[in-house]
Amino acid sequence: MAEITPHTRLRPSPYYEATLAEGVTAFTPYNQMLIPMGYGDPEAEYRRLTEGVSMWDVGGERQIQLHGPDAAELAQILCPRDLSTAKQGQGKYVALCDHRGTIINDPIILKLDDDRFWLSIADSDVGMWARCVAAERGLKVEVTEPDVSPLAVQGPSAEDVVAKIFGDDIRDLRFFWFRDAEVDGIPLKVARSGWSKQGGFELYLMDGARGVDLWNIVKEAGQPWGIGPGYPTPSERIENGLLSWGGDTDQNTNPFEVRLGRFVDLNVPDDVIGIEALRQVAAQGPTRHQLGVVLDGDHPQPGHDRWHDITADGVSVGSMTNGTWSYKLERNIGFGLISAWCQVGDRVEVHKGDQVVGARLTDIPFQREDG
Ligand code: THG
Repeated sequence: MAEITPHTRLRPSPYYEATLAEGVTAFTPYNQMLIPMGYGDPEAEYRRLTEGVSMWDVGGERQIQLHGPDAAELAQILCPRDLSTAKQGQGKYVALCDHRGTIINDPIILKLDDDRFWLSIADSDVGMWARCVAAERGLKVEVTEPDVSPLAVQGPSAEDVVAKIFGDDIRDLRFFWFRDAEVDGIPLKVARSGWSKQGGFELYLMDGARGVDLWNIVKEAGQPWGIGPGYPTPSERIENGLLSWGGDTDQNTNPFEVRLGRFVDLNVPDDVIGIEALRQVAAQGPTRHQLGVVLDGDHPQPGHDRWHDITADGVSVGSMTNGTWSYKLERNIGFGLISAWCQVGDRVEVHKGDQVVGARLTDIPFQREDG
């Protein structure tokens, strides 16, 4: 593949120099930043994540801050999930939708205070959206992008590493909750969250000048557990069913099609953007759904990371949105976004250019037996 040329539009994260020193071999653009996507040994990086502990520069997961007397109102208008019960220090996963009920981002919303929220965003311009909605609805709220950059510590040993840095109290932190912390004069928030199902934490660095310092503190603390650099890992996240907004969604995807219905509350107020459309989809049932795809063949095949057509008995039924070699199943697997009448167990064909690969539909998350 050709190089991606550096440009002043592509901002480095505060951890950029540290990731170069670790020997990063690949980046992907995300919110006009660069997120590392490899350090040269994908299998070792997968094993570190699933059996030990891995640290990731996810500074591209930007925070959009809503601050002011109407911040809570704006947060609820943007999010078709009931936020009225959210507590200070709690995060919630949200399918942000437009007026058609189409997902336009899937952030974690963090409630810092009654008048201050962060939307920890996926790869689309939620700042622009939030500023527009706030102005159109005449709300008293300031929408900014503060100097905050998450560093993820993920894997079964992540808790031991984070407890060594911040003290054993951090072990009491509940899933998706966060608290203020400090190490070596570096201000941050520590959350129990992260884009893997291996357990772990995210350190929301609040001083961009201290990124390399924080990286080195975590690296040093993690030595006894064999910590090493990693990244949001396609194999692990697809095996376990985590959605990549924009990768697994298109211009018409609603939450019910991609297993996010459980994060939608249909009884939120009528002025929540998209809720009317979502009530209709919920009543009628979605026309597409997301199922697992297990491809025939037991050797890694490249080129799954794009939308491939899926047919059933020659009839077009949808697409495989992302695929990868699964170390757990020892098969090539992917997500299918396909007609609702396709069911688990069905045989289908995946079209990769001129190549046609047979496949079977499964539940998500994938089970080892599915291989
Ligand atoms: N961490 C932070 N910001 C982020 C991400 C993150 N912004 C972009 C992207 N990731 C947002 N998307 C997701 C998708 C899934 C989850 C978190 C963020 C996730 N989901 C669990 C699940 O679906 O099983 C749990 C959800 C729940 O039960 O509430 O963790 O990773 N800071």
